[in-house]
Amino acid sequence: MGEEMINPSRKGNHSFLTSFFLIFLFSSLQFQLSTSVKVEDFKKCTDAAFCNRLLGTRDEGYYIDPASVQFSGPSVTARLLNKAKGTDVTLTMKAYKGFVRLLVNEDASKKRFEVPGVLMHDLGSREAIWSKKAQTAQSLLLQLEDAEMQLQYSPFQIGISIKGKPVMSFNGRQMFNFEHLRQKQEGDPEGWWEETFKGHVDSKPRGPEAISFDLEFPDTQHVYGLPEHATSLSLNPTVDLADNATSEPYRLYNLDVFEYAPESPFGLYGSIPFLWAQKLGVAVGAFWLNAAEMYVDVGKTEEGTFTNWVAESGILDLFLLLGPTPAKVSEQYAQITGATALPQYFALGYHQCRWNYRDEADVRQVDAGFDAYDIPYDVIWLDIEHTDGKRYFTWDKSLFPDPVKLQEDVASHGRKVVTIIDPHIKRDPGYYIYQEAEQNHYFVRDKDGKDFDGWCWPGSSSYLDMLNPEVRAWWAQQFALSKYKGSTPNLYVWNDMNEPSVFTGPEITMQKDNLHWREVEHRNLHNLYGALFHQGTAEGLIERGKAVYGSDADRPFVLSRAFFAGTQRVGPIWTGDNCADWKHLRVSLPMIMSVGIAGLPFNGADVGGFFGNPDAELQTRWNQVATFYPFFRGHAHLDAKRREPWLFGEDATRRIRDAIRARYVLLPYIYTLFRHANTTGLPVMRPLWYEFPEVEATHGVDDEFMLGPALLVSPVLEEGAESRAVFLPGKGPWYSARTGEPVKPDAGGALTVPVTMDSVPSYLRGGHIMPLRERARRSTAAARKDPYTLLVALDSEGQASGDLYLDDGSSFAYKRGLFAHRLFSFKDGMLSNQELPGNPSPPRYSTDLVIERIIIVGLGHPAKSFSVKEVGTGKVLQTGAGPVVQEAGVPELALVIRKPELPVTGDWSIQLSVTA
Ligand code: NBV
Repeated sequence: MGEEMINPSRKGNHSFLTSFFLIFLFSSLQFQLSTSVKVEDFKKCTDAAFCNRLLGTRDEGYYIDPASVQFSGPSVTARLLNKAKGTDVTLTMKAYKGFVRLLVNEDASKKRFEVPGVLMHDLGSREAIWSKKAQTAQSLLLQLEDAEMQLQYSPFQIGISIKGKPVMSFNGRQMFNFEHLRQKQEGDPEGWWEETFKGHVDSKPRGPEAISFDLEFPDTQHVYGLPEHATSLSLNPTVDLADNATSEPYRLYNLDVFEYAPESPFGLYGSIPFLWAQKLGVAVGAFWLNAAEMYVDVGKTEEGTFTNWVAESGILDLFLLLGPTPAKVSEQYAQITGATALPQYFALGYHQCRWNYRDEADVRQVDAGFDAYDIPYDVIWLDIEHTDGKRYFTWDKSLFPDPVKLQEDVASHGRKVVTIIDPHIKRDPGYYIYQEAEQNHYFVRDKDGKDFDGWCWPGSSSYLDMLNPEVRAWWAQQFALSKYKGSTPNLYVWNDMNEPSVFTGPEITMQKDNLHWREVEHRNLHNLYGALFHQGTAEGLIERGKAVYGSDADRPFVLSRAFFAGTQRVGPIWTGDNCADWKHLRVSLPMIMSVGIAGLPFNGADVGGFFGNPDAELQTRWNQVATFYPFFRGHAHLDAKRREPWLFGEDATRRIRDAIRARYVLLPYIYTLFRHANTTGLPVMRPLWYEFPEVEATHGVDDEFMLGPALLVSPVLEEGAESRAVFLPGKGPWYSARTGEPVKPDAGGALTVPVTMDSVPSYLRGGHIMPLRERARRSTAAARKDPYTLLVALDSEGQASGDLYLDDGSSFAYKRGLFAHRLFSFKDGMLSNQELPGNPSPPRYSTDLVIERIIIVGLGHPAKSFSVKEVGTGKVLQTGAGPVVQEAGVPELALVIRKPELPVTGDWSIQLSVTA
């Protein structure tokens, strides 16, 4: 018989004073809520009946019927029973190369919601076969590559070990619960068939249908992921050793949180139920494909970390990723949910946004301002006020009388325009979008079957039912140039408020008992809704591109605020409405990295902070950090002061210019990192531990980061800072990115560097080569024909390697193989350029572009003279006698090979001889 143990503190068994004290102590230590967010508008676990029922609740009554265990291909199935509860469900354990999938569901007649469209279509091709190692009356032992999985029948429990060492256990704490669907009965507990929050009644016609479980990670002190939360990267515990709540659990529920607190486990705009566990030598992950509201508790003991998950509905579809390296975890996650869509090159440049650029003259002025102040930028953004009464796809004709001309003018400078398109559709029979959608029954319905009517920017609004593929296809058509009047191929899109935000709804979102396609309740897909809207929009731009440019089309660019697992295949997200303060600048780093390691690297935070007014110092520092954000956009609230880069005084203008220019210098490297994200799921901005998992001291660091494998950034995040404590892990060598000089930390990797307002402490990692473009230009388009620089930072053996990905930067032709991916390697004084092994050589994309400079740091001695010869032909490319003439910013120890004019897509090797 199952024995239920109720988690005392969340369920109120503790004395009022103790829980008050605990909650007060921990929330004040860990999660200092700012006063601006209206916490009371949002639910806590105790306000959600299912969380109250299942989080922290144990049940030892679940067991496997040994006679039911069956093998078939990659799957093992068994009946999972709980006599006391009357539960009889099926457990399936599927083996794939590198990961395991646990499925628990009732029979199909119950029609529990299964999240569509997230898993990769070719998942089946990764199936593997279990080998059975042992089977007894109590358990089953299976093997998959290096991993062993033990299924214990009673109590039900699963343990996984890799190379003999335990890495994960499922239901080790007996927190698995599966609320099977049932008939309503007299005397059913409160909260089963209806619940109320702040006057909003949720009718819950299907009754209780939640699922919970625990996952433990032995010997592991750090878990990450579960975005989106404004918290440290390494997730702080939310329960103590005795399972008492010490703070709210991490909540995954897409919400429009006004002025979110910079340290809080509350749910924000997007959700990815993916958790990463890192210990010395092993990285593993867990992904629950479930789009309903979810809470996760994290607890830490000396033995490791335990987690307890609960979702309101759906099924258990849990992927356990076996790593064991960080890159393997990323790759496995990408195999399950897809890799990042390759962005257009321009999308990686600087974006200038504000709510709102008032009118055409304003846009033109800002555009010209960038040229006048010699600051590169690529995209100017138009927020909601550009529309006619928040009817998206329309223009306020008094402010934007000729949007086509405006876009053409912006385009003539090689730049783009983005307009906002939100999901709330004004209920105006004269508005063509509303009219068509209403006639076709394309809106989400309320529980009584009427088109849902909620309040948002345009007033009374309805919301498209994006679960229905027909609605998505219709939505996509709205982006055709013939439909979206005033748009041009130079216009891209921004989807905001797609959590969805409903001003009049519970927690500023949609009622859970609203109805979608095929009578699916909104509660099942809430966290997926925004991602489907984003997907429909991106499909629209792809179709538009095909119509304009032919089958190779134009890669879409759509920024979204809401997101879910799989969003990486669609486009970037940003971290929503942050504030112009130092805490939000600081927390932007763990937020961006946590979304990034959860498979969605193309993301960034509003530079300067959305709400409020940054002073020159904060604005400067923010730009200096954002140089390295995967997505770099300045943005500001309607009431904030103007914030274009030249409005903070001469010094700040110069520094912001430097920061934005540095971004453009780095673009070839950043684009190459995105290609890796596109093929193997690697994040772009990476936690230190991602590159140095073997250095335990990195595991808790989130105020420094790596941009790819080659560059470590230790940005200034404090007001008035005069120095910065820097941590340089591993053996190095490390070099100052500014001067190229070797940097020597203490034995533990620590060093303190003095900083001025010009400093952005960043370090080159020995052993790596970065491709750069150093010429200052107005935009990426203007730099398209520019030559490259290779920055070679040698390791202690005098070696280095790096790569450069090239294609047309905008179309899908790369999918037909029209790209080049060059590998540069330096060894024994020889630098060579070849196509990445495994790719066709010569590559199918080639250019006339050349390498115009090679900068080598780490030679260890000043070069008196040197010569560069082409290997094979013996042609002398360059000789230098006497000390190399130095340029500003290049240290004496760096050797600069000028104008070798070597083709970037051609194979060559050059031999360098140096006389010290
Ligand atoms: O569309 C206006 C804003 C937008 O600028 C911001 O970036 C979004 O996150 N939007 C939210 C709605 C208003 C928020 C106060």
